Amino acid sequence: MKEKLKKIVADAIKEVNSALKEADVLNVKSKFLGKKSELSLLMKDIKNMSVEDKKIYGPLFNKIKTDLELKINEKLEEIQSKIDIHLDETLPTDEEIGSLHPISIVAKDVTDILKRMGFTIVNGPEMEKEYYNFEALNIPKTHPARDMQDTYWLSNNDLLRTHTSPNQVRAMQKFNAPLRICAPGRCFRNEDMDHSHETTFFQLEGMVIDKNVSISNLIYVMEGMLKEIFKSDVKVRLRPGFFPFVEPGFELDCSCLICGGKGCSTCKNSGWIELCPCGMIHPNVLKESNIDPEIYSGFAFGLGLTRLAMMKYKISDIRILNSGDLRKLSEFNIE
Ligand code: FA5
Repeated sequence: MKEKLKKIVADAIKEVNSALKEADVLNVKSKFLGKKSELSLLMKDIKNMSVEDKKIYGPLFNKIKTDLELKINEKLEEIQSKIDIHLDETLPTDEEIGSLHPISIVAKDVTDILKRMGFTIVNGPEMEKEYYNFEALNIPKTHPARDMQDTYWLSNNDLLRTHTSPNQVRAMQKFNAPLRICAPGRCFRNEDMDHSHETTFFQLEGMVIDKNVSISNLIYVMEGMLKEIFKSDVKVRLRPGFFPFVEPGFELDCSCLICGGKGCSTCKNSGWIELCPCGMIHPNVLKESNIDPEIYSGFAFGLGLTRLAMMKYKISDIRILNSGDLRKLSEFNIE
């Protein structure tokens, strides 16, 4: 028996070594390890052996099987690695290589930072219900704040969302409190276009709800996030701002990096760019989503991702970003 086994192993190794293609190796595998292989038939005989022989041949068969399997897998890997490095020299080498869009890059940068701070990324629809875009955010039908966010209405009375803030309501209603989410996404407004206003732009919503959340937490997170985004000292300022879904509300501006704060057409000669309004979540908004404002408090912010891409890559006209003009987009030295 031992001689028979020795011969099987020697034959198998010889055939594995001389195999050139993946299919050859698989054939050797089925020949030597398949159900009808000599080895499998001999293994079936174990049950008829004496107890002493069983003790010897049981482990021996197992060892032969695992050794052969290992050898076969090694050979398969060797052949596959050669396939991977096969070079087709007829392929053209002067093709232009694309790159990520500036907005995709800043969106990933910011979500990576927020993920490290414990935020979960969520998503909501671009075609949104009026309820989530306005009503649940404390902006009833007759509220003048609707004027600032005029949008495109769909025939079924839904709308193209004007901001990423509907994600606040969707997240609260899905996860309740406590929570820590961020939601990047495309927004739409019926807007007169200029250097810093588009009808289609990107924002990133952030929201934290927990017990004892205060304005200090809001400022700490805003500062930490912006420091990491710009990786340099960029001047920011916080001033009062009104949004019906926060109280108090703030406008967070950053000094215009296009003109260095001197004033230009991008910042409308003010030296500042509105980047990230924020505030403490209004009790009505918490109540609407069944969160008790006596127990929980929270803050939210709406970072203008398109404006952020403009500041980071010194793009003076927002319209370039949606133009799809690769000659223009490739001017930005983006890794
Ligand atoms: C809002 O959209 C609020 N939802 C933000 C918010 C969230 C406030 C949470 C408080 C709490 P606002 O309309 O200011 O706010 O827009 C937020 C940011 O989006 C702006 O600072 C700006 O960076 C960007 N943004 C707004 N409109 C445009 C536009 N037409 N083109 C490009 N970016 C825009």
